[in-house]
Amino acid sequence: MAIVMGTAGHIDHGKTTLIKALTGINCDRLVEEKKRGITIELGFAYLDLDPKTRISIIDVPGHEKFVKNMVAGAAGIDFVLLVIAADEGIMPQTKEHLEICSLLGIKYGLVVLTKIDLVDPEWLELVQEDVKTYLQSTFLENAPLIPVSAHTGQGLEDLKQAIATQVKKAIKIRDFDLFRLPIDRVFSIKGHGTVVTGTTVSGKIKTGEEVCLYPKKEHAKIRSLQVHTQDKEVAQAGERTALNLQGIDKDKIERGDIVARPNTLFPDLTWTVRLFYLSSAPRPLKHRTEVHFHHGSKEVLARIYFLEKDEVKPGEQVLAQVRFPEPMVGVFGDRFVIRSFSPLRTIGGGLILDPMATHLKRRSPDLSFFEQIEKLEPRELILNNLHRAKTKGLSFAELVVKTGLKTKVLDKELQKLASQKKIFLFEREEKRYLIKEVFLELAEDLIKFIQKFHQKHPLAEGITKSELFSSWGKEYPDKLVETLLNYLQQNQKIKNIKAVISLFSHQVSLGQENQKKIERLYKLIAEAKMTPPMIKEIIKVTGWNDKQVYELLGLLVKEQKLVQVNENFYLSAQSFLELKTKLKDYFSQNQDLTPKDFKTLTGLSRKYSIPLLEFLDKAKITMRVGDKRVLRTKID
Ligand SMILES: Nc1nc2c(ncn2[C@@H]2O[C@H](COP(=O)(O)OP(=O)(O)OP(=O)(O)O)[C@@H](O)[C@H]2O)c(=O)[nH]1
Ligand SMILES: [Mg+2]
Repeated sequence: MAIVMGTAGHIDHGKTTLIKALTGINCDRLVEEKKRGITIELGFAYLDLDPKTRISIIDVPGHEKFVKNMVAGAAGIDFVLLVIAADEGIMPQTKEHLEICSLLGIKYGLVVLTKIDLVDPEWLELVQEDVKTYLQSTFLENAPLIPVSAHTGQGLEDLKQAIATQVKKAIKIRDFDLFRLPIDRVFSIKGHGTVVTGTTVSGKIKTGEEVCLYPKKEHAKIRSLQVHTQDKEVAQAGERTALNLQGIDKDKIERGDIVARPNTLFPDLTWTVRLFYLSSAPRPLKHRTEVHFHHGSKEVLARIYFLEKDEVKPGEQVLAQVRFPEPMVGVFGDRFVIRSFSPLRTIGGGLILDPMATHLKRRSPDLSFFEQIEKLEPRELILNNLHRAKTKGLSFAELVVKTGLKTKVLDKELQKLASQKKIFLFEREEKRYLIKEVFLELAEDLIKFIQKFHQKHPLAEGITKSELFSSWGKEYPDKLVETLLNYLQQNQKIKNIKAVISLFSHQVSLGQENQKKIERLYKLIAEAKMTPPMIKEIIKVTGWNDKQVYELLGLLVKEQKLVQVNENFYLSAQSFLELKTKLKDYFSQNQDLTPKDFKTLTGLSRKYSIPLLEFLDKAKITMRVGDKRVLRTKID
């Protein structure tokens, strides 16, 4: 069983001394801490309640200057030990730490009144009353209140009992299984290399596994790992974990980075969040305010954009977007804390609703989704996310961070939805899904595209697959286009014959009228042999418009009944063949051909002979050398 308990409370109220009295471990390790008698950095200890239950303890500093370290420590805890010195009672950081714990979503805790050896019983009673009043309507409202003295040992046994009870309550909540370890310390050990430590907040990891450090996405391998300074094979949620990393330099890592498996987290510059603005905040919070933003063990500057109003009053909540100067990695449901610049104090916090957000406008229809997102069942949550993802769809890993669902639940829901045809799997490797509505819209659009193609090319069997991918399909992933084609084929909407795609019912047909026209056109050209009418004359004779004439000529060229000499001049394939035969005879006896020779050979005027000679060059039958032509390829 793994569980993390954290201290909280005002400076000098006896947190570190209490942990030492409980565990024998002095959490103040730094020289400066020992010299000044205060805690600066996070301290770590553990307590064995019984042979099976070791609880991790994070001791935090109370000094107002180090609240940011406190937040980093509190981000990983399951329950809190709020320490209040009996002689001083509630002080500013008692309040601030309590607010932070509540913003971080911590639900369990104990209140410890320390230093009772310094006060008389009447005073103790007064302080107790005071504390109880203050805790009303906080998450510690009904928490046990335990008087102790770390110096005399009075009350310590009661405290251990109370902790044991608390552990049983708090233990159930970890079931999200995405492995994540926010780093709170980095150092290197001679002969071992880089070591990172933190609290594994969810999931588990084994030695030998490959991991990734986010948001920079640096890869490394776990050489060995320790849980509470003991070598282990596996580290899991709720355990203080040290990873010895292979293949990465210490300088590339900093507090706040997150260790997870490759391709499981998605760094982003914008999150959509629900923000709670503390009632103790001194003044309203304005749209676009810059704040210190704390998530996990990370602290970064960020700007808050409200999605519903321009100003939030103390005690109010609001939908907002947070924009970061550097990519951040979050998961749906993660908590965060914000602190103002001056005075430097905690003013609010909240939870992530979308860790991979697009910029939202105030009137965006997505807002109504975010209004109710926290109440949605897994199925609705998945569908809604897929709906917003539109034609991009979402992969399984993206869905994990966008829904905060554990993999088993997500997998089951996805399979159910896919079998009900509410969603479509279009990429197997990443398990990428698209919602039905979007999928069907795309399918319809594709059908329309093929329809248009048929109209434009009535003589063609269909569009080649490669042409389709590079035209309609170029905006979508190939696998999606492939899935759509398969779907349409299975549903007998299209057919695919030798990689030529056509509508299922499509048959090449010109229609009677066009057929007649095309026959007349062909006759007109073919019967004139080597001196066919030019386009202008055709238009004049037939009375058809030029577009139509060109279309019909194009069809005849495609059918290889005509040859296009230039944009005005079409020759029947038969006449062209005869010309080639003449040339073949000619070149069997002559080396070269002048325009005059050509005129003699064919009896054609310049109007026909010049374009024909140019065409012969273009078709690479002849080649121009000075004023003459020589044979370029053998005529057959
Ligand atoms: N008399 C008495 N003194 C105590 C008790 N617990 C702590 N102290 C003293 O109070 C002082 C502060 O104790 P710490 O444990 O360092 O306080 P802290 O809350 O960890 O302080 P920060 O980490 O700096 O916020 C020390 O001098 C302790 O010896 C107690 O139960 N009785
Ligand atoms: Mg301390």
